[in-house]
Amino acid sequence: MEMEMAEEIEEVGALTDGFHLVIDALKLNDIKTIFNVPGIPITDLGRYMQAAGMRVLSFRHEQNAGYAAAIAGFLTKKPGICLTVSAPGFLNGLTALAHATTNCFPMILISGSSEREIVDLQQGDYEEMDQLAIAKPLCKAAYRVLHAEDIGIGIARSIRAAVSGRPGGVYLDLPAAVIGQVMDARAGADSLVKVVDAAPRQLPDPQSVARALDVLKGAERPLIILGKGAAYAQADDAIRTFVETSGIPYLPMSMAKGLLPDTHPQSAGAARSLVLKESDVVLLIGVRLNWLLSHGKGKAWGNAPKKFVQVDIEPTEMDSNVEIAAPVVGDIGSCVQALLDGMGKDWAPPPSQWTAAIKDKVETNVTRMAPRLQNNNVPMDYHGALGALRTIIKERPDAILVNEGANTLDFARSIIDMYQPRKRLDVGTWGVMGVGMGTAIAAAVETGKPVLAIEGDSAFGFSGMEIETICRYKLPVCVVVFNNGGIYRGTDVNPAGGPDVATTVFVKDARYDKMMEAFGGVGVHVTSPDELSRAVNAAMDCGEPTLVNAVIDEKAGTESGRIGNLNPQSVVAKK
Ligand code: OXT
Ligand code: ADP
Ligand code: MG
Repeated sequence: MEMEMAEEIEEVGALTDGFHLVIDALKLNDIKTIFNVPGIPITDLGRYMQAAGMRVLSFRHEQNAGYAAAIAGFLTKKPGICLTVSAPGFLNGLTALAHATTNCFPMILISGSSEREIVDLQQGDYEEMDQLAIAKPLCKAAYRVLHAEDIGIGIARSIRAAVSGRPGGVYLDLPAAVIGQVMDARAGADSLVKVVDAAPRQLPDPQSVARALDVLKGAERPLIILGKGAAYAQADDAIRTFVETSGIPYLPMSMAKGLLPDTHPQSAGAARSLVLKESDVVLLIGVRLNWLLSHGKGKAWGNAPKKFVQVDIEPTEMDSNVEIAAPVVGDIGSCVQALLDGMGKDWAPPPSQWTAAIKDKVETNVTRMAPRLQNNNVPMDYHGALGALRTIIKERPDAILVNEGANTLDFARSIIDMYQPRKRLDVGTWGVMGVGMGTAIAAAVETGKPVLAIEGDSAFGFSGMEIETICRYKLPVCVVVFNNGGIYRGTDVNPAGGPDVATTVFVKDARYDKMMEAFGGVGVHVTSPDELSRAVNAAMDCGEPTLVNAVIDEKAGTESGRIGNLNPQSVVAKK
């Protein structure tokens, strides 16, 4: 009796603190991986997280930790967590938070911050900054916790905001004082919140489904466009069944490649220009009519009048660029299933004239490209090098392909066929350079699959230091740097002459492979597609961190890859 009493008193007197409440709240919600850079005031938080069995991956720069968290969110449908120190660390993480929001990836940036009383009076605290105010316009939601007993609610709100509706980035501000705050352990445990049904299904209105089917039935040249929202939704079977049952040709956006294999007979990926121009009804599934689709109008879309059907979870996406004849608002899994259920037995496949014209164009483009992919030229051009890597992905379809650059990105997108969903991860909506290593690390950590990162030499430079992180955690990542000695090309010259090289040019004959060797990884230098193929296959077989320095003809690229048209032109100056 006396003993029981003593235990009870001890329990009543037990204490917890902000550190442990953060950990308990995350674990309660099944979040066990953290991407961070340690420092004041969160160093011990990382240590306690690790002690509590969480996977805490430390990066060399917060931006890369943030990109890792963003793509972890895309791959898992749970918010990826990036943990940073105050002001400079927070700002370093902010680009990734904005990127996550722009791309509709669920992510939470948790940053320690300085003393509120001092920050608000602008009295010059250590790393003083009003982080909440700065984060707000760049994310979907931003919260600050001021009392330890609110940590549970703060984390619950952050999780729900990140994954419900249209996913996005959330900022959670944790002042140092709160992290250290002590409270009664029982009250602390009671303050935690397990988020129930964080991203509830959103069933479409049956009338909207009927309207959409009506519009689709009236089509003579229908087209489905699949975007990365469709990949995110993880409704792979429903999407594939819908596409195949409807018989409608489909065009995958970059990160939707592989939802159905690119070799699928209904794929119009290799007839992109034709289908955009000639289609009369376009069904958009998890894709916005933004710059990547020329805003749904203009030259790229031709003169044929179009009707759009759009499936999206975000109601305000409808009519954002052009009129949407049939909006279907809801989650993709539910919407696509409802469309499938409503199709009925009398569903007629699209006219064969249309599907035959597309098949023809696909065959022409594929046949035209094929011989270029076989070349074994030295120095390599993009086609020769990517032809070799295309075979590797064909033979290893469950590997994850990370891709950034300009020419390196654009050629790889059309040359390398994808066979499985969510295997192609790239620069996303902003075309941002620097996502490469963070993305590769998160992909390896979250999926356990081998990763092949195909990087322009400029793109790689934005996050290259993270190869130390790859070596430190012994991740099965093979980085191939397409080394053409510059941005777009290595041949530009300084128009004024003088000692400085052109703005787009790097050091000649750089050996990125040596960087990998410095950290104990495997570095290989290759100059031909055959050598490239051997080096990457060896890396993928052994799973050791590898960097292949692939020398690409410095003349082979074009300005801005496939989007040179977006560069403004001066009428008064010559380059
Ligand atoms: O139908 P048609 O006939 O038209 O043909 C199309 C398809 O049908 C066909 N196709 C095929 N044919 C045969 N077989 C197959 N399998 C097949 N598949 C397709 O091929 C064509 C083309 O198809 P695609 O690609 O689907 O269509 P298209 O017309 O290109 O699509 C349009 C777009 C807009 C959807 C597409 O182009 C796209 O997705 N583009 C994204 C572009 C992008 O995001 N680029 C990155 C940004 S560029 C620039 O800004 C860079 N910066 C500045 C910078 C950035 N970005 N970020 C930061 C933080 N700071 C600065 C920098 C610094 S790039 C860059 C570095 C570049 O240098 P690197 O060294 O890294 O790279 P290199 O250039 O290699 O040197
Ligand atoms: P892409 O870059 O491939 O063209 P976007 O990023 O432009 O694709 O579009 C993705 C769209 O998918 C966004 O409008 C987003 O609201 C939507 N989306 C994301 N997840 C879901 C989901 N589960 N259900 C419905 N729509 C979704
Ligand atoms: Mg380059």
